[in-house]
Amino acid sequence: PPPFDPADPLGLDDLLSPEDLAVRRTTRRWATDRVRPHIARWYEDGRAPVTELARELGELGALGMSLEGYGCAGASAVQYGLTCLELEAADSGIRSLVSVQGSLAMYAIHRYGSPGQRERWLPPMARGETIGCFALTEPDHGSDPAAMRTRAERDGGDWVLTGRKMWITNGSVAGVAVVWARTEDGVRGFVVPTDRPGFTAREIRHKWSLRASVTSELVLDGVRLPADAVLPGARGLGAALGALGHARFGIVWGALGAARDCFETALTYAGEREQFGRPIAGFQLTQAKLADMALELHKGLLLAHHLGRRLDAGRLRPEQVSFGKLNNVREALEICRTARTILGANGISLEYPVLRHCGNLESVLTYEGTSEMHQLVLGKALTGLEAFRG
Ligand code: TGC
Ligand code: FAD
Repeated sequence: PPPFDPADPLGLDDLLSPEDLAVRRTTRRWATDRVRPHIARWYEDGRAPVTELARELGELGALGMSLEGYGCAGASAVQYGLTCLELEAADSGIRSLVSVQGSLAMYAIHRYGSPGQRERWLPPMARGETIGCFALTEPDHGSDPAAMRTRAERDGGDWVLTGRKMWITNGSVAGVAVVWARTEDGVRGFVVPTDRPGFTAREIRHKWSLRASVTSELVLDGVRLPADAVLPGARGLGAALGALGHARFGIVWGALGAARDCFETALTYAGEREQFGRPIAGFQLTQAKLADMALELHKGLLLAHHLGRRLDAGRLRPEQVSFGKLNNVREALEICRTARTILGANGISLEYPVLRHCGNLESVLTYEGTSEMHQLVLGKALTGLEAFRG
């Protein structure tokens, strides 16, 4: 057998095609050149050049990359997953930008939109010239979006949208918002150009997580839209949850990028740092930590590959996505926290990526369905009993 490779102890690269490896290489190179040298400063400042990065990600083919047509790359689910992983190894905020643009806003327009909506919005979104956001969560309704209060009412041929949305990634840099609102026919999705009168977006400051990502509150104060602003194929909350399934799949991979970066940082550090006259990597307690981190990282990758193959084969169920998101984000956070201990005091410094990744993963654990929601989705699938509503 080939020699043991600490970067790939299970030989999982054997599962990748030459095209998969090329996608991974290209994304890793971009993230290394364009994100890593600046990310600590962006994080500390709480500002990243999101519009500029979006255009570069468009050139890279990373926006809506597994969608077909309209300038999208038509890549496989595994290639999309590898891209999320490489971006999140640099910072979860960059992967968030790509998730929301491609898997939420573009995916919703691609899957539920009219031909006119697709032609109008998808090409500039694939190029990163127009940024999209996806507005489901409200100040009083997060895990239970079915209780949303934002409403869309008919006025002659028009729609009029009123309500508030909270914690919306890309909100104040978006040119278009996919907004979910209650109508007399149930929840519907609307394509809202953000320059419409009555639409305002306010950036949420003072976050201690995802500081290199824009997060906003949206206010819709009687936003008037033409009849064709509604997504014709999106009827009921299931449409929003369908798009979420795709974005959650990206997180199954992405979270492992943050974990890999922390593992590699800890492994290198442990080899160089000496205490009691020897490298701390030589202590059994450090080795136990590194071994457990490697186990969970590569088991998580195996799971991500498996789910990717199922998605490519059209056989991935929402419960399986919950399985992956719950496990991989939880374990990634644990890996990053353990890496933090290996770095000692240096673990809390922005000179190293570790606590930045830990902070980011706290959001990743909560958004796209909290870990508790995914436990309850699995609980319902296993028992046949729904426990969301007591
Ligand atoms: P429930 O009655 O179970 O379902 C309503 C309808 O939806 C269908 N459905 C799904 N369809 C596709 N994929 C899924 N994962 C689906 N889950 C449910 C379901 O079949 C049903 O269809 P129909 O035709 O029978 O009506 O709905 P519920 O109200 O009981 O809620 C279930 C629950 C709690 C799991 C759901 O509400 C949920 O997932 N809550 C979490 C909310 C959430 O994830 N919000 C995310 C906001 S977006 C975001 O966080 C982006 S961050 C991005 C970034 O920066 O990277
Ligand atoms: P709550 O729903 O109030 O939950 C609070 C706690 O109660 C959680 O631990 C939860 O698991 C638990 N809980 C709730 N109900 C139950 C129950 N039935 N049983 C057991 N426990 C329960 N949303 C968007 O729509 N678009 C975005 O782009 C977006 N981006 C985000 C970016 C960031 C940085 C963050 C932090 C959030 C973002 N969100 C976005 C919002 C995110 O999806 C919500 O925060 C998430 O769905 C949880 O909602 P909540 O914060 O209101 O928590």
